[in-house]
Amino acid sequence: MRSALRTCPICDAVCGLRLELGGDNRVASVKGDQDDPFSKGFICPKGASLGTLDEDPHRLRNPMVRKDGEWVEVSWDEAFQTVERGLQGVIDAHGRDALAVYFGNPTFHTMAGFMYRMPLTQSLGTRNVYSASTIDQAPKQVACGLMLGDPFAIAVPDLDRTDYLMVIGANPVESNGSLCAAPDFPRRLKALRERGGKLVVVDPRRTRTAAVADEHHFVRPGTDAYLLLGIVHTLLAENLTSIDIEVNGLDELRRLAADFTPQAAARECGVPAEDIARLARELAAAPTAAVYTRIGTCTAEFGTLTQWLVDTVNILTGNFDRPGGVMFTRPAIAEIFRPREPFALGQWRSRVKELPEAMGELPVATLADEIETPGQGQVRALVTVAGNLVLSAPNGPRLDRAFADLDFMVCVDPYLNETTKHANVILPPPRMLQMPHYDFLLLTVTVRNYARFSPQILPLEAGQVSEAEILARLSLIAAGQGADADPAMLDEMIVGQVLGGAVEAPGSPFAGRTVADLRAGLQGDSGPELMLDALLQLGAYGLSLADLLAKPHGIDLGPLEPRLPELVRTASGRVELAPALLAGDVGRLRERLAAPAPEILLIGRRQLRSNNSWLHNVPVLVGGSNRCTLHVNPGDVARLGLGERALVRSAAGELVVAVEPTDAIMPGVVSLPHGWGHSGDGQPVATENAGVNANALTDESVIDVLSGNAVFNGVPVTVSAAP
Ligand SMILES: Nc1nc2c(c(=O)[nH]1)N[C@H]1C(S)=C(S)[C@@H](COP(=O)(O)OP(=O)(O)OC[C@H]3O[C@@H](n4cnc5c(=O)[nH]c(N)nc54)[C@H](O)[C@@H]3O)O[C@H]1N2
Ligand SMILES: Nc1nc2c(c(=O)[nH]1)N[C@H]1C(S)=C(S)[C@@H](COP(=O)(O)OP(=O)(O)OC[C@H]3O[C@@H](n4cnc5c(=O)[nH]c(N)nc54)[C@H](O)[C@@H]3O)O[C@H]1N2
Ligand code: SF4
Ligand SMILES: [Mo]
Repeated sequence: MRSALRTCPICDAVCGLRLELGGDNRVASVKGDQDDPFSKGFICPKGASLGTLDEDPHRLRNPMVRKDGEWVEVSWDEAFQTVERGLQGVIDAHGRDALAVYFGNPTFHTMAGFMYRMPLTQSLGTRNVYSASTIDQAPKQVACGLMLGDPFAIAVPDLDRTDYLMVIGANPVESNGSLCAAPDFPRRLKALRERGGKLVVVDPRRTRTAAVADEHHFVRPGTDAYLLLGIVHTLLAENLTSIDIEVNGLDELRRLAADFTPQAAARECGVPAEDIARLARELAAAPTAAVYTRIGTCTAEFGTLTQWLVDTVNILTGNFDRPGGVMFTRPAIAEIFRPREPFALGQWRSRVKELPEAMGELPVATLADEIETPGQGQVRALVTVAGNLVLSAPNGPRLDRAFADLDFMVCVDPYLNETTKHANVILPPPRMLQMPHYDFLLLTVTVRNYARFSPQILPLEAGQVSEAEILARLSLIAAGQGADADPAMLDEMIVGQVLGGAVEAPGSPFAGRTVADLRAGLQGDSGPELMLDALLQLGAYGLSLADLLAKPHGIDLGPLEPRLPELVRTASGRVELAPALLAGDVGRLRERLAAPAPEILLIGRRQLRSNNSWLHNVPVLVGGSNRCTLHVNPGDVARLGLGERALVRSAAGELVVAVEPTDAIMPGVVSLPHGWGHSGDGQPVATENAGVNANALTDESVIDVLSGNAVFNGVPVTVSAAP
């Protein structure tokens, strides 16, 4: 037996794990790493099954090429040559905008996903760039971009020091948090209450997070912006504000919120007016307070407005960028992703629906339009890296049909699944234990400053190719360098650019040094490790890869400290409280005031033993309480005459699903988890526990207008007894 340490790569909580491996290199057990200063031994059932997940016999080991409808294992050389012919054929016939790329959720975790995303995007040279951002957090980023000038300046709740936490549309007891990396969220919430703090949850479901809260409010799906405007209105009308940062637009904000009295807000959102006013007063009176929101309000029709209002409340109550409020992490790596210029939306538009680009991407919700609609720039080839859009994107079944019609598709993915089955070539990355790990992105939103690197635990076997090499070679092929080009050359180029940027940056502590000199001081066994060492050495703490290797349990870099002034990138140099685009979108919200509410609204939910679409092939993670059922309030079950199964219909599609009556969901709302609806023989355990695809009901034609983000919550449906 030997032990190995490893950060869990599954969800956003970055838990430190300790694995025991037998002589055969099989994982005998996985436990929380007690010596990790951040996660302190915490582990969830997903992390505990990391070994089984990693050793899943259904993971692909070799590249696969589809020949005459049959899957054939081929050599890596043949696979890359097939990719070169496929992509080049489409470029020659239709130009580069006929290429599209999708970066899925796991690319936000992997080192290779971080390092090669820009190179691959740039060498594809297309406007059709898509990622999980626009089915997830794009509204948050657009709101931060408009208010602070930087879409990556995302404030996290100072969870361990706050006196009052308001959680809107997130269920961190099951999801373990997101855009707020905090291993063992449950313990941190318990500690908040033990030190006399208050936890308030706003959710159409009485979630596990609500169960440990002081107060829970049911809210009508999609109406959180009204609730928050009611709070803003109260703070302003009752002079409860204590703004202690430089802001613009307070008068305009006052004008925007003027008619959203608690009474007006209550009519829309269902939270009683006196509660809205009281919550505003409590937030203002608390010594420190933080309002936090996630998927429930991001993937909703007024997503960006809601994200803006959350931070507006944090600002008005004096809780922005101060201990106990919401704060900005100071990561160990140099923040090369931060823009030099103020954020701008819509640098280009999508071809079919003319939706604005945001953060260099177009909305996933319009990918099917771009594939199906003929004309110059029609998408004919698709590259996916770690995505399963048929299950994850709004109106997945439409994408299922659209993918079947592409001229060429290549997927970097360990599984043959509902999406990758359409590929011409599947390029499987090696096992997780065969990859080094550092959370470049998640460690920029931790609730304490912290860094931890996990070296590769198992070596690559003969004939295996690292995910870094796969993405490097794809980038080189897309750039026209051919299937045989040397990936190490690309790595040197990328690292050289990072170092060059540091040497040239005005005021840089590295000005005057040479790239060659800095490069000579780097260590690392792979491109991503070299990149990490470079970013650590250029980073705020002057750490190095060697420092992280010497502290394998992770390094605590202290509590969050105020740092707003160095982050603000707006033209005015101040935080904008009422940016024109957001002010304009309040008009769209106001128009909705008079609209009749649909009778039943569909929302999602996350389950502790699941993670989006890709853990369902692990036997211990499916079955039991982890089932794909429709939660319905018992009153609605009776009123609608539902039996064991219900027929659910939306504008996009319909499905039949098992009914689970529960008073944890409010009347008039039903909930279905996503990532289910499995089929095919690539993941037989998942297919045996198939469930239904919630995204057969979500409607890709309805988006959050400002960010283009998909709407998964507040989907109008009808529900009836299944025949
Ligand atoms: N209805 C509804 N839909 C939703 C949501 C919702 O709340 N409701 N949530 C949305 C959100 S927040 C997200 S993030 C998206 C996620 O949607 P996607 O970005 O599509 O991600 P997953 O569904 O997790 O699929 C991940 C894929 O990556 C593969 N994979 C796993 N590990 C690796 C790896 O190390 N390397 C590579 N190359 N591939 C890997 C898996 O096999 C799988 O095919 O779903 C969204 N869809
Ligand atoms: N166990 C597990 N953990 C995960 C994941 C997973 O799939 N499973 N996925 C990971 C990913 S990719 C992400 S992005 C994060 C997401 O992390 P969370 O945002 O915490 O995810 P959810 O559990 O979906 O919580 C969303 C909550 O919003 C509520 N809700 C729905 N509609 C509305 C609404 O209109 N208003 C309000 N106020 N609430 C609403 C839902 O009932 C639900 O409780 O989780 C990550 N962690
Ligand atoms: S909470 Fe997330 S990071 Fe922690 S063990 Fe579970 S899946 Fe892994
Ligand atoms: Mo996500």
